[in-house]
Amino acid sequence: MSRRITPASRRSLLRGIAIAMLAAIFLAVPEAWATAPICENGATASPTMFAPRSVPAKMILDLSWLVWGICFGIFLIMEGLIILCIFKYRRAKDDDTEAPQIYGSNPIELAWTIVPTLIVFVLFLVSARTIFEIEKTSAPEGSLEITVIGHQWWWEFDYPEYGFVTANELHVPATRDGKRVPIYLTLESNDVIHSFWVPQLGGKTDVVPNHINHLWLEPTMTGTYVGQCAEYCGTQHANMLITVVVHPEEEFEKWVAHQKTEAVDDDTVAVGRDLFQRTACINCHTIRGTVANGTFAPDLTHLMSRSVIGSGVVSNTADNLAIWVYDPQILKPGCRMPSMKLTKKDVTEIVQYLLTLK
Ligand code: HEC
Ligand SMILES: [Cu+2]
Repeated sequence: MSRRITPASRRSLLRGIAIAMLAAIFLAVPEAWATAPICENGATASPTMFAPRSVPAKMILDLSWLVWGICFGIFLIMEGLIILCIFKYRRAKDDDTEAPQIYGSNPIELAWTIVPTLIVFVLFLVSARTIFEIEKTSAPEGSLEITVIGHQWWWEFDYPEYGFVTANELHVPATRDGKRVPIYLTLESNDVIHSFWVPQLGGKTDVVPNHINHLWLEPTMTGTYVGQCAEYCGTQHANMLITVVVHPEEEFEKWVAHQKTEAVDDDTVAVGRDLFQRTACINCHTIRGTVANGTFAPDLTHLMSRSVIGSGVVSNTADNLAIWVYDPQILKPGCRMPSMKLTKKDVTEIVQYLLTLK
């Protein structure tokens, strides 16, 4: 016995599909609305634009909701009309008459020309306003200016106001003299196009060689926020992570005071220090207060004040440093630091020295 598709069964199938589609939409929406889990200090476990902790990031999210809301409204109306037509104007059983064919209705055509034009115009205006507010071509009053330089595959952070350079972890204050402080970043690249993106703090902004872009952040809450290079820039692009630590004012001042000092000079690790200074390390790396003054690679003056190495590829521990100094290609294949072909003993000595660079 074969199962035949009757008009009745087809109708119930269609109805089923329509109900399933609507159910999917209504289930998916609250899911998307739910914000990511939030730690005590305002940071989320993963980079998300849905939990903004900075003035421009909040503006971007507000605009996104507005655009999304308008689009969802249009979707509901259109989908509703389609579903209504499917059910209400179905061909009746045994009815072979052709439906009336109507051409050209001025009111209808005017409506579907003018209404979308107005919607597009509104979207244009609100987007333009937000872009205008977010893009600042000069540093806002009282801002802290930092230069961000993208390298294959790590980030350099220069603090011209304080005269030191650090890498991969951007530290900023939440307030200055008790007032919120705009952070004004100048973005430059040393090689190819990168993109600086910390979703909780601000919009994605390209970092372009021979060109300067600016990015304004204004953190509203202390915490540690994560981000990532957002423009493919070569083999280790995926390991070009960004950490931004927004400190309470006093904590930031302590951090600055510490970063300003020259490297610790500890005679108990003189063997490692001398090895470092006799090896090509110094051509690429700077350690302030020593002969090492290379600018090609991360400044190591306060290496141990950072929690990660290799732009987040591994945490900054003695074991990882030993592997890194022995052969960085093991941890970050393709990275721009070659293995110096040191013996295990020399590696140990150098790592002992690096560990003192608090
Ligand atoms: C040819 C240049 C060059 C030389 C020589 C060199 N490095 Fe590096 N080094 C780099 C680069 C580039 C990075 C960043 C790699 C990355 O994250 O992609 C780096 C990263 C590091 C890091 C991790 C820093 C951080 O904050 O991520 C340490 C530690 C380090 N090098 C130690 C050494 C030591 C010790 C020597 C000598 C034995 C040495 N380097 C020699 C280029 C060099
Ligand atoms: Cu990249």
